[in-house]
Amino acid sequence: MSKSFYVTTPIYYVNDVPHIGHAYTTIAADVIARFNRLKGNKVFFLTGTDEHGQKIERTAEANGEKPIELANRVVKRFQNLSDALNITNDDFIRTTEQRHRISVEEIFKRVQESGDIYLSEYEGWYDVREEAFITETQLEEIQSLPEEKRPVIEKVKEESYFFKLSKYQEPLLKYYKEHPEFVQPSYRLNEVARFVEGGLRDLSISRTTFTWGIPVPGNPEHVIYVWFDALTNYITGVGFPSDEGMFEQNWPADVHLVGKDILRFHAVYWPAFLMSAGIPLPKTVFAHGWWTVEGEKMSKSVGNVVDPYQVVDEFGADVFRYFLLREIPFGQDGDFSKSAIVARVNGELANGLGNLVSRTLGMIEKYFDAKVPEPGNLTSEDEAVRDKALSAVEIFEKEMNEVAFHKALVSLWDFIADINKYVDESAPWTLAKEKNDERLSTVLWTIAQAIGVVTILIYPFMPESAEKVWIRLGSPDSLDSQHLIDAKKWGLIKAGQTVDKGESLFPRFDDK
Ligand code: ME8
Repeated sequence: MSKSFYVTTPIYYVNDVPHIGHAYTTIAADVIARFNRLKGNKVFFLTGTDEHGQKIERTAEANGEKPIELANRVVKRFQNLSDALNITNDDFIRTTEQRHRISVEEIFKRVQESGDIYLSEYEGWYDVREEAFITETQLEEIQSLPEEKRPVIEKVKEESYFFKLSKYQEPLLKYYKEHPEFVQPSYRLNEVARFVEGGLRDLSISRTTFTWGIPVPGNPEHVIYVWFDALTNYITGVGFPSDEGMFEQNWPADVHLVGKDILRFHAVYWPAFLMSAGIPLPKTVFAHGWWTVEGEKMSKSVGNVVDPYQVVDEFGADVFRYFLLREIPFGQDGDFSKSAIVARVNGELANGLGNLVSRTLGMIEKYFDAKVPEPGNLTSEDEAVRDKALSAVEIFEKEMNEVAFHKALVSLWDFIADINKYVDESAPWTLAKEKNDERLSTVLWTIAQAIGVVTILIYPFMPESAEKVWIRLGSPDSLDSQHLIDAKKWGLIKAGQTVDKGESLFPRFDDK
């Protein structure tokens, strides 16, 4: 059997409830997963939670609960978010599960067997919020920041197991050169390579001053460093080490989707651990940009953290999904605001798409008793719509293959504008008045085909709305069973199908 397409999100810390940043990565991964299913690929999509480490232990302590109680409480918010956002993940991994402990112990042992782990002492600084050891250069950078912007760091001195990261400096650089697609967007690869060229020091991979983690095999005084633990989730989730069949079917991952904040862990540490353990490397780590809210960094102290559940309540999951991926080129930073959502809903969803669907289905109801008419001979104008549809599918596919969601949507909306223009120029209402039935049938049939194509293409982004339109077009098969290749078949919407105009798909916000 051919290998599945395997996509992952970061596993989120359970010290806090989800916000729109978490929703963003998960939605983007879902769009990638759905698009790949649309292409006919078998897909495995993993998300989950990162539940160990000093940060979780401290948050639990401050709340007067046990770390596992905190995790059990907060994990539900992440799991329920998948439902609220229509996420089609195949599994949800928690690092406190037994299967994960076995997997982390196994990879730790393999790295140890490669001679890459030694016991020594770590003396230096630690950033608990980032769960990261601070290098000399980073320390200098931190010290040069104005006081209010400096992260809280703590001095640590303890016995620690070290991973020989320095040994992997050259192999990593060689790997980046041979596999430039490993880190995307490409400008991020340059940043990573520059960091590695700057010199890699061995990495402390165990702690002794707290206990909330997976004990080092053979030395339970130490718990394994939370990033070593967390990164391993990507292989645990596909059956490592016990289910070889599942592992072969899915690993290596096709894309680890991450925010730019954690690229270094994924593009430097993770491949080094895997090289050491003799496990193949993921194909791509894609780092996306950062959302601010109304121009400001999201933070609890500012009190501007946006709750994704609230956005879904107010706008619906589809609008939220569309907005996040249309608003900014994937990879770059962007700003979240309700006024920006409203502008996109009114301009692109209500006016562009919603209006096209409702006026077309309304005319089929009115002039043809709600049955898609039989077409007559196609004129060059009708053929031009067909040709544009085919090229719209091709451009969409190309942009999506490059994870350029924003460009894929822009080009799709250009096609929607072309269809709207064709409707206006063909003026079916005039053809109806003139009783030109043959021309009227052909025009409405053509528009119905074009809407069918659009429906298949918006499906990864707006699954609920796409499903609704598909049903309103009277299609007998479910949208789930359609493939991208079907979108290239002109004539997908059959004459005689019964349409239903229904309620407005995307109500304008000033109308609500
Ligand atoms: O880092 N804009 O978990 P985390 C865009 N447990 N994306 C954002 C964002 C924002 N403002 N804020 C968060 C961890 N994200 C580790 C990961 S993986 C083996 C372990 C997203 O809960 C983005 O994907 O801090 C970022 O990388 C992730 O949430 C960090 O989530």
